[in-house]
Amino acid sequence: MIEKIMIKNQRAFTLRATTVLASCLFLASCQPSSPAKKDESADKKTADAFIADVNQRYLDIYRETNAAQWAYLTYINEDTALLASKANERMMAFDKEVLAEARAYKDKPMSTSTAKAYTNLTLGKTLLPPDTQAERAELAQLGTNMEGIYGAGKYCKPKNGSSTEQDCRDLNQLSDVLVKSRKYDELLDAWTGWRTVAPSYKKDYVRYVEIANAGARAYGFGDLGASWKSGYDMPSANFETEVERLWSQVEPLYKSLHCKVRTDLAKHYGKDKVPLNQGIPAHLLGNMWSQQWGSIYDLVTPYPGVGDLDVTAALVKSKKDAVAIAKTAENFFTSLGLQSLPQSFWEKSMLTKPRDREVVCHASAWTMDAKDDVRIKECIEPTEIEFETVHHELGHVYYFLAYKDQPYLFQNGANDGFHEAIGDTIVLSMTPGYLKNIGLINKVENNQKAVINQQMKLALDKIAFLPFGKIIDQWRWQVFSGKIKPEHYNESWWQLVNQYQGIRSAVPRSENDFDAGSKYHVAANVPYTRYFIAHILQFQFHKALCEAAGFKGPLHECSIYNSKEAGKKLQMLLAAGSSKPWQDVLEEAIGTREMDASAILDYFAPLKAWLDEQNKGQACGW
Ligand code: X8Z
Ligand code: ZN
Repeated sequence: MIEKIMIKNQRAFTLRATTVLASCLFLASCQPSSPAKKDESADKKTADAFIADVNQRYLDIYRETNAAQWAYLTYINEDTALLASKANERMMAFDKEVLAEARAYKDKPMSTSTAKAYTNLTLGKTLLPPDTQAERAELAQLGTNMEGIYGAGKYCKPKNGSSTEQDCRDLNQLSDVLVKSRKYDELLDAWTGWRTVAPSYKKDYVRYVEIANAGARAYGFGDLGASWKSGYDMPSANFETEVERLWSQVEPLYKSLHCKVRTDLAKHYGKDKVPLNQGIPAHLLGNMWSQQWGSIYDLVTPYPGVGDLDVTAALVKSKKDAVAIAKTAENFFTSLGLQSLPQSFWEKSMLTKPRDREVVCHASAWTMDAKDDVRIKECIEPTEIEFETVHHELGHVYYFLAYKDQPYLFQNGANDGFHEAIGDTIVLSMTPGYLKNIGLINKVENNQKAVINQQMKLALDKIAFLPFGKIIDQWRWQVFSGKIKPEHYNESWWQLVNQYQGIRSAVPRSENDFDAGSKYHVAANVPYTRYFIAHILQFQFHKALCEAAGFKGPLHECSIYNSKEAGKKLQMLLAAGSSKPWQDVLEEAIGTREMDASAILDYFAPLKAWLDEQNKGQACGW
């Protein structure tokens, strides 16, 4: 399981680290059992040579783990589960071997570059190998099992009038109801239906946390969350403060959006269903986890009929299939001067949901061999959501390709938020002007009302996401630290949802439910704060790339399509991988060392003014 993280679009994400040298990895409590022996070997080899050796040794096992994992997630069955689980177990054993050797070098002289690689090797890991083989095997099996159940999960009900036949729906079908239906009870049925799947692995998750924590403690971390937080080139406590700072910058905008959306939903569903002084019922926001609300744009359109941009309708009308949709996304990247995708990408990616087998549809991007064998796995449909997701995934792929000649330990995002932000940055350039340019729509309306409509549509995804992006790991950090106990998993989850998102469940929930576990990244142990950071960073990137493209004017009108200058800047940022602290990479690319929300706030300034006007006289909040 340890490498599962790097497998999904983030080969990088397992081996992250910070510039703070790996001190916490080697606390007194976890001194290696035979330091003398290790020191001896260290004396024979310099730290530089050790890191060079590790870079080579990872390549083989990395390819093997990916092969097993790819086979499993694109064809879930008991055989592929066994192979994936065994491969993950081997990867953990390998990690343990390398990390044990690494201890001998912690105080040895190193070049700056070796020190960064050492940091990447030892800090910010998504999973750390527990000491015993039995624990590693169990951890690998639990992880494989949970992800498989999630991928194949279905909500079944007796077929109309039948006592024997069942009507079963998977996550995509249930999500489709949340996107399209405007009937309160139908929505609630789909919402609660998906949540019948996760309770079956709650026990597994509890045990997973226990063993994963044992792994983290073997390397001097207090718990697994401490390991996750150590991967940001700053002390963990400072990283937590950074997240709080960014959240406090954007919180007022979120609250303004929340207020208006709640008012409009109350108009549609009635104040009895959507009371104006409480959180919004979670199943009414167009998304299974209420994380992005773009699908309910029709219910909250500021100026109906103005500048309508129905990208889904345009995609359906254009008759683009999955390959054509992916090619449209590739075309954006090549317009910037980036390379075409290798032929093998088209041969080996999974671009549609197979009809004959179970797969994990949750989209991901892969570099199978840390070279040219790059792929994505996505169940593409002609919808705006999937169209944007292909761009998101290709952002990962172009990152992989840009840093493929870096040593293995530098083949990662500058931090994990960078990796998640690249494709999204491109999506910000998919302005009405761009969509017209590529022939997807045929007219662009340019007036203040159209601007507000556009901004509302984007804010429903980008601003609504922010508290969600924050709370998943706030919940997990406390689960890992033991502050949240299994008997309070659900209660504490809903407490966070209510506090930050201003959202509540319309039906009672209990500890028999496992609602945090209904989210892919919890079942699959993928850290989530990366997406919160990415939502801030992508606006900083957009601004800098627009400047590079010579664009003058409001940022929501900027598209970097066809700009080779923007492409050059982007390529430079990507090619650095994780060879330097992210602050250095950011500074070289966009001239600042800080993640900062002023770019996203500036971008949405017109909408914020409009929202505040609309909300006048309303009692906002919950
Ligand atoms: O998981 C993803 C990507 C793959 S890295 C599809 N995203 C998050 C999610 O779906 O919850 C992208 C946005 C947030
Ligand atoms: Zn991603």
